[in-house]
Amino acid sequence: MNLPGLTTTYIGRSWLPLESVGSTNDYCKTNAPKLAHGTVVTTGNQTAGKGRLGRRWEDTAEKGLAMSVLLHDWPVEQLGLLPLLAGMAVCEGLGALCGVDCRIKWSNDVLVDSKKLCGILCESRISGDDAFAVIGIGVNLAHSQQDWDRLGLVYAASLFSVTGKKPAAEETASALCNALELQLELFRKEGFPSLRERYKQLCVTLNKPVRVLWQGEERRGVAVDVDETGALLCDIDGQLCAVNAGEASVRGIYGYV
Ligand code: BT5
Repeated sequence: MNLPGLTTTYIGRSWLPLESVGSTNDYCKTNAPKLAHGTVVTTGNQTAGKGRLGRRWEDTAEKGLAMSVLLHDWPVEQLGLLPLLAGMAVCEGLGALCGVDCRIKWSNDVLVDSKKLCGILCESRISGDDAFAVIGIGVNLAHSQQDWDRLGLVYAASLFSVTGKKPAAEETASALCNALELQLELFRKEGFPSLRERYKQLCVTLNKPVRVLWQGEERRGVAVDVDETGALLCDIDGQLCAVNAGEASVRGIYGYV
């Protein structure tokens, strides 16, 4: 089966649409050795969607798109950049699909008007021949305010609530594959420095007061830059600190005051 409107050479050329699955990321990881490079697994019924740090990604049957992209060749030393590249690709892809103006909360939440439209979870396994990366993307397509009330998600948005349009899951997956392949190929040719400025333009975290975990401690500071490795540079009490992983709560977003 083919995704409609696909312009890629490898991402999504092998497409597995599943009726229902616990987690598209877990499916990809379990079956990785059997799946081709660039395979895309999608479902509209993800029953145990995962976020980062053990959190849940909530899905409502047929109202969201859960998709995972398998990469067999992603360099280990560049795993940290994958969520940032994926976030940019989602902004470009959804913009091309329905004109929505997305932003990124470092490192990989995709927002519209400070509400979360999409979450990204990148995972990898590096052991011997079994080396791969999986980019998991959850996009809210058709949820209404009642859905968010029922799920208890105050700071969530869907493409429908933002644009009034309900793009089909296949079209959305295709737009994301096209944008992702362009992004990854640009990165391979030019590296992160040339993409970094674009990331910084999209990143709502910069120049804002933030709360971060740094060296195991919660600290408050101001996010001032994103470096060449994708780390968030924060001014904490006059010292420049690189936050590599975890979270940055941004004042003014998701109710952080
Ligand atoms: C993420 O985690 O945002 C990553 C989500 C990745 C989901 C995709 S779907 C395909 C693939 N397969 C998987 O199993 N996962 C990936 P994190 O930054 O930890 O954010 C999780 C938090 O976002 C939750 O604790 C909620 O507050 C919020 N949240 C959960 N579901 C949401 C939704 N549908 N829309 C907006 N926010 C949501």
